[in-house]
Amino acid sequence: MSLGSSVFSTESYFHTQKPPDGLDIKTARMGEFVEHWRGVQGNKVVLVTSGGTTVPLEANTVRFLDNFSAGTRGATSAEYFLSAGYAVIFLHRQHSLRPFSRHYSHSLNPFLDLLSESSGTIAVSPEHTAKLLPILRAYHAAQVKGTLLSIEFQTVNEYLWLLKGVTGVMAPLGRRGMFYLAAAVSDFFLPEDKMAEHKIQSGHGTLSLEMDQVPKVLRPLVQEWTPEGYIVSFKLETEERFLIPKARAALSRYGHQLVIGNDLHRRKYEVVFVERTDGRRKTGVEDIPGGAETPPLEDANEFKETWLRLADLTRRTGNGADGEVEIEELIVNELVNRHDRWIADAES
Ligand code: 9Z3
Repeated sequence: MSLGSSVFSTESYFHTQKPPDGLDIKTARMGEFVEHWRGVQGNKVVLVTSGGTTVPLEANTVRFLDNFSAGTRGATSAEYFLSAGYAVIFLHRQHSLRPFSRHYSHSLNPFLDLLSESSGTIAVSPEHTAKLLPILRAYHAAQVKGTLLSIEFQTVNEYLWLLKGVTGVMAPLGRRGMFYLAAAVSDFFLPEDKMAEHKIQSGHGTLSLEMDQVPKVLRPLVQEWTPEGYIVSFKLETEERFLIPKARAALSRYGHQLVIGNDLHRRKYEVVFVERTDGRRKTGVEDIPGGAETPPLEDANEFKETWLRLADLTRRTGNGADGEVEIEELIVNELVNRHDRWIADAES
């Protein structure tokens, strides 16, 4: 496979790529949710994006490109945001992990293993009850209060349209809205006019694909769609030396408040917060076509880094097993403080 790239601006992307089926309905549901919570004095709303996006190779899709993300970060963080009192829009990849049920994912902890049977009656085995009870209570509380809205996407195109839609409906929240962009979004895609209509036939030797670059929607998101929201993006690398320079580059380029850097292999127990020393937003620098990954020439004193780490003994297995501290709890605690300061700054 050879990867070439051309650059779509966000504007040309939304001009040329069709909105997905159901976009209006999903956006309207998110809009109603936001309107409800906007009317509740002092309430904060967070958008959590979660899981990987697919890139279809055929319009009648048999094959697609995907990535590793299971949605653990997003699903886990959503639980901690709920317990911190936020109303949560959970925009997630279809079939990826979800808040609460993630503790009983079929691969790590199948729920049938929790159950015991006696004379036709099914019960949760006593040894599992202590762990299940707080999860069940938090799940029911979110249902009763209506604080969790889950909306699905699958392709990168669906994700981009939904992100644009939800950002629009969240704009009236002003500073009370937070954006926690943990989804692993593809950098490349096949535009409609280059995509095969039907299943690509084999028998012709190798397959070459030329993919276009997905536009960096963080720029309009920060600068146009939600000028006041508190915006947290994630930067994923597989080589630690790129983490901080790339995170700083993203902050300089887009001008939002915070980038959370994480290394693929250490992401479950170590992340780094990279932010401007004054905690402010700043106007992003002009986009350099194709230069989205170029490190900035900023003064290092403009930025500060804060590492969050779990101690060795509490490194988690990934399913919130008994007594495990989860790094998302530390992340969300830090974010709630920063978001509160962001809101208070406007009021003072
Ligand atoms: C992340 O970096 C997330 O923390 C992970 C979580 C995807 C690593 P899991 O779902 O993994 O818990 O298994 N998300 C953002 C990844 C991303 O696409 N970032 C872009 C980049 O690095 C910038 S928006 O260029």
